Formats: sequence, C-alpha cells, structure tokens
Amino acid sequence: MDFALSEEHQSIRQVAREFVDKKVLPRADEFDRTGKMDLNLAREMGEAGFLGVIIPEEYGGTGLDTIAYAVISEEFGRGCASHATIVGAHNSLFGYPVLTFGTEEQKKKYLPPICSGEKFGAFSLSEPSAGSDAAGIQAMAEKDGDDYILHGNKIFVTNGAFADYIIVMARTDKRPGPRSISAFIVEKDMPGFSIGHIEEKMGFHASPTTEIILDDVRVPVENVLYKKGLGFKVAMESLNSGRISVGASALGMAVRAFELAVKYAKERKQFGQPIASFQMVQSHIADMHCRIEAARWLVYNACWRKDNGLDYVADAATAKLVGSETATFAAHRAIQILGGYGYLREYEVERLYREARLTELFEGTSEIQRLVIARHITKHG
Ligand code: COS
Repeated sequence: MDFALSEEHQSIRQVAREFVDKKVLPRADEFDRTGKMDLNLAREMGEAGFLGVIIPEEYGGTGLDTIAYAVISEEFGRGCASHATIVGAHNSLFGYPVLTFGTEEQKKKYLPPICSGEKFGAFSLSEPSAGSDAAGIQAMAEKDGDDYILHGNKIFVTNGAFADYIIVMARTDKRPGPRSISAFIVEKDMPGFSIGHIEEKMGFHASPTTEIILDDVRVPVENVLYKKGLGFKVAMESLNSGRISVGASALGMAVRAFELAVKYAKERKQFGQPIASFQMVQSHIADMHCRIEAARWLVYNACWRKDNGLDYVADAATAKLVGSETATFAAHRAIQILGGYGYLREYEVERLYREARLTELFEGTSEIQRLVIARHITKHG
C-alpha cells in the first residue's frame, strides 16, 4: 500500500497551485465582494486543461484520472470557491455524464467546447418542491414529432446564468418516481429557455445560482442524454462523481483555513509570546490537522476506487460528507484562533467560513450523504 501521490500527481498539484496562487487566490476577495465571476479567467482555466481533466484527449480533454481531478479541485477550493464550482460543473456535472451516457455525436459536439472553456456547462435537477427528493421533480417533457417540449421551473442551478449547455432532468411520463425521468441536453439559445431569479447567497458570490424557466422549450430527440426513462440514473451517477469534487474542493478550503490559522498563531503575540505556544491553540491546530488528513485520504480513496472500476457510491458520499464538515470545522477553528480579527471581512477566514457552509448543502446535503452511506452499509455491509 502506497500512500504517496505519484510524481505525476505531485506535478499536477504544482501546476494547479501555481495557476491558483497567481491568478485566482489573489482575487478571491474581489470575487466575493463584487459577485462577478471572471469568464476570461474561466476560459484560461479551460486552456490550462482544468475544465476537462477527466475527459479523454480525443474529446478535447486532458485525459487524467480522478485523483488528478481531486488534486486540481482541492487547489481551486483553496483559491476561490466560486471558480472551483466551474471545475466541478464542467468535469463532473456536465462532462462526466456526456462522456458516460452520451452518443458519439453528443460527445463530439458538446465536450470539446466545454473542456476548452469556449462554452460553459451546467446541470439542473432541483425544483422548488424537489430537492433531496430528487425523484419528485415535476418538469415535463412531452414528445412532439421528433422533438420533446420541456415545461417547468428549475432552481439552484450552479452557474446557470452563463451556461451555454445545461443537462436538464424532466419527466417523460406522468408516473411518479425515478423511472419516468429523462435527461436532456438543453442549449441556452433554444426558444422558451430563460434565466429566472438569481439567488443572493451567504457565499460563493461569484458563482451565480439561478432559476431556469422552461417555457415550452423544443428540444430535438437527439438531445436526450442516454435513454428515455433513465435520466435518474444519469443524475445519480453525475452526483456520485460530483460528490468527489465537492469533497476535494472543501478539503482545499480547509487547507487554506489551516494555513492562515497556523501563520497567524505563529505571528500573533499575547502574554509576551506567540499564541501558537499556548496549549489551547495547539489543540485547535492538532484537531484541524487530523480532520484534514482524514478528509484527504477519504477523498483519494473514493478516487482510487472509481479509477479502478470499483463501486464508489458510498465512498464518494463519505468523502463529500467528511470533506465538507471538515471545511466548516477548519474555518470555524481558524476564526477562533484569529479571534476578533477572524470575524472581520478583511481577513480571509471569514469568507472561508461562509463558503464552506455551502459544501454541506449542495450536491446532496450531509443528511443525504449519511442516508446514502447507511443504505450502502445495510444493503452490502
Ligand atoms: N448512484 C447510482 N444509482 C443510484 C444512486 C446513486 N447514488 N442512488 C440511487 N440510485 C438508483 C437506485 O439503484 C435505483 O435504481 P433501479 O431503478 O435500477 O433500482 C434508482 O436510482 C432509484 O433509487 P431509489 O429508489 O433509492 O430512489 P429514491 O427516490 O429513494 O432516492 C436518493 C434516492 C435520496 C439517494 C436521491 O433522491 C438523492 O440522491 N437525493 C439527493 C439529490 C441531490 O443530491 N440533490 C442535490 C442537487 S443537484 S446539484
């Protein structure tokens, strides 16, 4: 058993870290305050190969494995949560399902521009009355000749405001439950498609979370992703992959909170000595370190299982659960170490605390991750 990252993975981390340290992290506060994502920067991320990490080179991707993807997601999580969502949305929520379930034509048409950052992708499952109960969606897709007509309202679409292509789940018959849901690749220019309300959030300010209105959007039958009635499978598999990247980017947030807390503890003097010399501060540092290391190995384990063709559903949920709770924990403890300064907006840990909180909610709440893990144990354990 070898716990070290390979030389290739270490150099991938170095490349991602240099990119993030130069172009993303120094502007994270600006992104938070202005609420504006820099789409030119996002395109540069595509040119550098970060938006198609797990997509084979023949479709314009970088053709790397899931561990490389996690390492890159971690580095972007460390830099800026909003820009980390582009990495996750492109790789896991758009690229992965098109690669896994798409026809050759769909892969050739949609993957290269998504990998290069020329076009932006998103994924739309949730509705006002269907969040954790994903199979409860009500958006309808009715067949009309060679097209489907999509009608309904979707919410919480990450990056929906600027996405060119969106994978949308809708029911292709009125029977309730997961087996009448189909997945469609919808293009933003299709008549009847529009962006609704843009949410005001606690964090991730530069990553627009939007409502999508489907007002009789005519989608050609060749844009059905996978098979009619098997869209729930597409959604679940996309979320399995997405949960690894959320776990990894949350790990990156925890790492950043830890770095800032340790630096501050070594510099800040009280009672005539650096606060890092006080046992209560050391205790916080040790707890943060332990949880970060645990989260890291859970993330890499889920990646390793996926790359080796093993069942990784519960492992992805575990990585996401522990990664996201570690991010919140580390940001909380970092604020504690910085004291009153940690609560000020000018100190980065305040933003990290707000942003970490979302990782416990999106792509399945922590309660849903626990449900997935417990179901797996009681079924297979
Ligand atoms: N991976 C692969 N397949 C899965 C799966 C997963 N994680 N979870 C469920 N499935 C499959 C089941 O195996 C079943 O397949 P068959 O029809 O072949 O038997 C099918 O999907 C239906 O599963 P189930 O009966 O468990 O569906 P439920 O309605 O009970 O819901 C949960 C399952 C709760 C796990 C699902 O609704 C869920 O993940 N909810 C959270 C949604 C979410 O994360 N939303 C975030 C917003 S999207 S950004």
